[in-house]
Amino acid sequence: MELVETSRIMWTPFHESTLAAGVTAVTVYNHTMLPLSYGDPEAEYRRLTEGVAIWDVACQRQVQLAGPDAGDLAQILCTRDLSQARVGQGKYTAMVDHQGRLINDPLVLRADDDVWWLSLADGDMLQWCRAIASERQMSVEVSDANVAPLAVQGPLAEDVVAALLGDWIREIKFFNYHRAEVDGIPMRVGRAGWSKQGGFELYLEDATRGNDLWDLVMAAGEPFEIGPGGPNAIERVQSGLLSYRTETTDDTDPFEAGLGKYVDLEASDFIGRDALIEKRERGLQRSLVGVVFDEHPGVLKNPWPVMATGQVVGSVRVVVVSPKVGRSIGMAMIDVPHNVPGTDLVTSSPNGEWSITVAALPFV
Ligand code: THG
Repeated sequence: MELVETSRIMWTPFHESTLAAGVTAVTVYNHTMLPLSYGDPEAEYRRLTEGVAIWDVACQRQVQLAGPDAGDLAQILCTRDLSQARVGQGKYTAMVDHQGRLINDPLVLRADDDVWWLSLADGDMLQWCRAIASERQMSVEVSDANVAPLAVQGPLAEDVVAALLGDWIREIKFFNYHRAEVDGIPMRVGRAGWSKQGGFELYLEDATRGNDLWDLVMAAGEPFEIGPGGPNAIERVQSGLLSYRTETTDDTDPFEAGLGKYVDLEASDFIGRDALIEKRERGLQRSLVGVVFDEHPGVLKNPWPVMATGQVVGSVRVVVVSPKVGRSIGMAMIDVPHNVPGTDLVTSSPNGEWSITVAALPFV
């Protein structure tokens, strides 16, 4: 089977570099290619957890809000209190609709006084942001900023980015982004990334220079044995990082998804706040939890139903073989009261039935 390439699927500014590096597996995220693997999953996991990896995550598109009302629009779109955000400061936030349903979980960045970037998870948020801005007659332009994140992840990432941009980057705080330039390539450099191994993101601001930036990072990383990789399912499940639309459906709320600490109900008003206050009062009906398998169940493509005494009480959303836990582990959305760590349940895949035990997230 072949994924037919058309203009509906965008290549990234790093596309030629990822092809030259031998990319073997991609998915599509925000209508954009997301390279996942270069054919050696063990080496890619080891690089991320013990060395340093370079990831083309330009699929994390930046929706830009620019103009006098940009800050107000960002605030009504996001569940976090953004009133104290300084220029260069990012925050992980939920976005919910009027009914309190989770519709994205971006990193929101105040890029300039009146410019905000929503670094989006997979979805279609440009139209949502434009619709809200127009309906509220706000003075703000909503566009795709055409900014392309390149991630450098792993315990040696700081050394690589310091070799590329200078030792000053060692002082950068988590989720803070600064302007930088190398060889005339404009970017923001921030300490962030979709792993818990530490690292940086280079937000490329000139899409014509993607392959140049890739080559410069590879050259800076050569002494540290940098190699290509992508968002790593094993690492992120061990770390309990949410993958929106993998673990969530179109009626998941942020509390169920484990994002309650990124919902500031007492902050200024945002879309869905009243609905979330009601949900909080009603209490959790289900939640995202870890699950540990007794045996290796094989590859999960679509969710597997979870049963307790013959009744469906949820679904397993992702499964990986975990080197740290020494078992197959996963994440599952499970109804109350079966979501308590230690609860034994059964899940059924196309290959059979599997015993699982509920575990707290993160695993590691
Ligand atoms: N970087 C950028 N954009 C992104 C992602 C990213 N957009 C899509 C996706 N990832 C958004 N989702 C997440 C999920 C988790 C985190 C970041 C983005 C994350 N979480 C930390 C944690 O859960 O421990 C810290 C969150 C906190 O406590 O503030 O980093 O990766 N540019």
